[in-house]
Amino acid sequence: MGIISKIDPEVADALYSETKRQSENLELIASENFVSQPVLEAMGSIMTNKYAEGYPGRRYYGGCQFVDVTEKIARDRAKELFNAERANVQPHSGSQANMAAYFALLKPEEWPEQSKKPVVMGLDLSHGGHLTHGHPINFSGVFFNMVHYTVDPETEQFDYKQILEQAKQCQPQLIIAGASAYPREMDFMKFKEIADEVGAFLVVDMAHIAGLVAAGIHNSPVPYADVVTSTTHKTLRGPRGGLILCTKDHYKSVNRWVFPGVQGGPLEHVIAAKAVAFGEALKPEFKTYQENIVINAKALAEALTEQGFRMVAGGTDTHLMLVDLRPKNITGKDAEELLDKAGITVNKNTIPFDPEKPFIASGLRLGTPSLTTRKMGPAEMKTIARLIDEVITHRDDPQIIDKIQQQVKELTSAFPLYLNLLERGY
Ligand code: DSN
Repeated sequence: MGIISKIDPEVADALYSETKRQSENLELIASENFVSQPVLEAMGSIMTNKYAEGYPGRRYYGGCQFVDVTEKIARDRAKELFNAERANVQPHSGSQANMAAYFALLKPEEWPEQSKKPVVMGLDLSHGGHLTHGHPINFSGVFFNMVHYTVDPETEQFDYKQILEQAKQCQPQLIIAGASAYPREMDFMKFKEIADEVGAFLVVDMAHIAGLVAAGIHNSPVPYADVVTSTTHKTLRGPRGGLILCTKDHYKSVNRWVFPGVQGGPLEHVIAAKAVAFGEALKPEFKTYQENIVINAKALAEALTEQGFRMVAGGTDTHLMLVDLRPKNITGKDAEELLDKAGITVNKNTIPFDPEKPFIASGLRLGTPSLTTRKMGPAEMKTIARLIDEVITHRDDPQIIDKIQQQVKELTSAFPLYLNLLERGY
């Protein structure tokens, strides 16, 4: 038993139940993953106690010699992993990384001299973008004059010529590329050509695909973008947190905007865990892991198509797929709730040109990073597609849903997760 269970059973119970939930359920949320024990250990370490405002070698607090070591390792490994000129590993999250990136390039200190807000182009949230890519209720939509591009209605993929035409019309100062629900490979060279043509900065938010980029399976934005932002969880399989890569020209401004611009004290325990995760990602087996994520995603998309579901954009090149549920006559919200009852964890998602509101949605976003970490393969993906279809087909029969939940438990127990934590019982 861990110490916490003796001191605080209420919290310990929730920790145990969450470990059991992660272990017994099928985790298909595309932005989630299971970190390794060393990453978990670094995150739960005493580095959480340390204040270290500033950067290695230039801190506002004494006693930073050891957090300097881990932060430098994290920075160096991030640069090596992505072949980047410079790295800042302090952003607490992807949203804060994006905020610092926008400010570093668009320089809010100069805005009072301008008559208008800067124009920024980003992918519409309902077409796979992100809140920080200009949604009106997010800081990005408040501070900038946002213009959204969408996917093509026929192909449900980017039409780069159309995006260029739009950019020529609205003359953005910055274009943000990247997505949280786009299943096909993005062409960062084309985004760079568009940005150059209109004289805009290019920021790429590669949060979802960072692991694929690190492994060389997805083309890298690093040679093209002024600034690349990312999270360190998701496909990259590190701790929950953010990361910025940039050219040396923008490094000073990026650093200034992360701290003191947007954040105070960095989370040095999380930075130590980022260092460990980047070390894992530099190993050859990480490439195999990323290849398997894509193999599994393709297998799951194919098996779901065989079961009568429609894949947005016709399938996937990445770790995720967007499933149009309309052929099954069920909304994303209802499907998410039903699947949860059977132990299959997914999130509802709008599909491009969705007739439903985002809280209802016509689709599901499914991803394979977590199940691939558990070492499941294409055979399991086929089984999972069948189970998903059975849950939806038998939506009104709780007994069948219970039986499917039993099958889910049998499947997950064959691919154990965090056994030592469960045995310890918190
Ligand atoms: N909320 C994340 C996702 O699920 O994709 C993006 O930040």
